Amino acid sequence: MQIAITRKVSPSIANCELTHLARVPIDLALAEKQHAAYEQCLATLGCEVHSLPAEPGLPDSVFVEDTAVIFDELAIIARPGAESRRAETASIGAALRPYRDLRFIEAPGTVDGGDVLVVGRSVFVGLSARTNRAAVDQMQSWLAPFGYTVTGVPVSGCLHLKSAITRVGPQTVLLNPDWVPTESFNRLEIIVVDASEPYAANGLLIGSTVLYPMAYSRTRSRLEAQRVRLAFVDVSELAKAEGAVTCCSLILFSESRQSSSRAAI
Ligand code: CIR
Repeated sequence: MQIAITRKVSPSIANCELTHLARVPIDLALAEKQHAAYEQCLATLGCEVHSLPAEPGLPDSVFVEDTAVIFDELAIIARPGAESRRAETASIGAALRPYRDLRFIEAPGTVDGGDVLVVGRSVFVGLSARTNRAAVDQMQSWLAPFGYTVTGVPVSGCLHLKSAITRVGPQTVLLNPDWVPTESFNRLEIIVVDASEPYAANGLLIGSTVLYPMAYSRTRSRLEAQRVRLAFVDVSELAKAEGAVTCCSLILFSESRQSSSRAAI
């Protein structure tokens, strides 16, 4: 059983962190409607959706991806790079505790889950404004005994590693070469975003389908040409808060304490 942990949009999302975008008004009702459709899409793709209540005092708390990184063997509770987001992790730790042993990133380490891309036993960690080497070292110490390799990758021009690269197949990634070095991923099959759509590299692979924003028609054509199966969502309001599709859920397999041989998600 694949579980998706989500959290409703905070009524204070207008006060979200912004790094690369100018602040523009966010239509809360529309954001909530789009988020509900996102949750429905996850359910249609076979996920059991555990939807946590909104956190009115935590503007960015809908972006649950940043609070944890989940492996078959354990879950790592993040220490988000933005101070304003640190309180988001407590309730996520409580939600994950029934499913996984937990590890906690400690100071001086900081990591946002959006900076962590897992492909099988390879863990790529974006060295961004939010994530540092100390966190990479802590992750390596916990994951190496299970056979994972943890590698820091420079990220520039965007918020997170997964703004620039996400999985769209078992060994295939969608990538913006302006924001991450392509050569760091040369063991993988690479599909490059259309140059006119820099934000198009973020898709969420669920089973064999990629949940994908409807905004990026040119990159969509590239994916379809490579026979990537897509399910479309409109996340225009959350995009104004620098969110995309991976960031609104944490995905895990509930039976994996028993079956640790499954490829990491
Ligand atoms: C932030 O700056 O932290 C939020 N406004 C956006 C976080 C998006 N998270 C993600 O892409 N993983």
